[in-house]
Amino acid sequence: MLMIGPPGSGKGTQAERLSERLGVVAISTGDIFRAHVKGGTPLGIEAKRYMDAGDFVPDTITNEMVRSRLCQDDVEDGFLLDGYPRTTAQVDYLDQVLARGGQQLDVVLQLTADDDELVHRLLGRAKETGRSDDNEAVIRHRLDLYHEQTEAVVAKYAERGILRKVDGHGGIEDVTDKLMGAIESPSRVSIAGGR
Ligand code: B4P
Repeated sequence: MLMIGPPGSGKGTQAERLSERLGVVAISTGDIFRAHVKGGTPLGIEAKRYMDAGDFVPDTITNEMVRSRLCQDDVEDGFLLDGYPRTTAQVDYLDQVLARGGQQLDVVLQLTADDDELVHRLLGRAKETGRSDDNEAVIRHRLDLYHEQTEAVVAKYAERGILRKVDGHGGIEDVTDKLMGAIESPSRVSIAGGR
């Protein structure tokens, strides 16, 4: 499964909760990058420049990192990728990696929320965690990138008929229940992009 949504829509929050409920491993590219930054690895030093500016880390770096993570044993029974793919080039790369491993995506979950709500949430997180990419100018840039690049990713999965769109407004528990309902529901959303 994949979890796609704009920054602040609850991807990381919900991926952890779904991972517990479903017993599949959640893999967040943002978390992996932050662990590298914290550890001062060469990848972390490179990624930090992009993350602090709210830019995507280049596909070449991100793709290789995901490929190597998907080779580990704990993904054999399934996985939930959170925050990847964010570009259409990443979609193509993931298709190749999965095809090579004889795997395919079952469901792509799209979490939606209004931009004003997203900015409000991320500014709230900034006060708690001091994340270097959670200031208003960078948040707005991350939102622009989502609309410019990641909505095309959403459209690709909608065309394939595996997209399930879930409203990310409301309490955290309520959103988890809505996501579980979307995973279990046989109905699939087919839209031409959109938020
Ligand atoms: P991420 O770590 O994915 O950061 P994010 O988009 O802000 O989402 P996150 O999962 O952390 O936040 P959430 O919405 O759960 O990426 C960070 C950076 O890494 C990117 O900008 C980029 O530079 C790089 N990167 C990652 N993946 C990449 C890729 N594939 N390609 C290139 N670069 C990549 O939660 C936000 C806040 O909202 C939290 O405080 C939470 O508590 C709150 N919240 C959640 N649900 C709520 C609810 N229902 N109500 C109220 N508040 C809620």
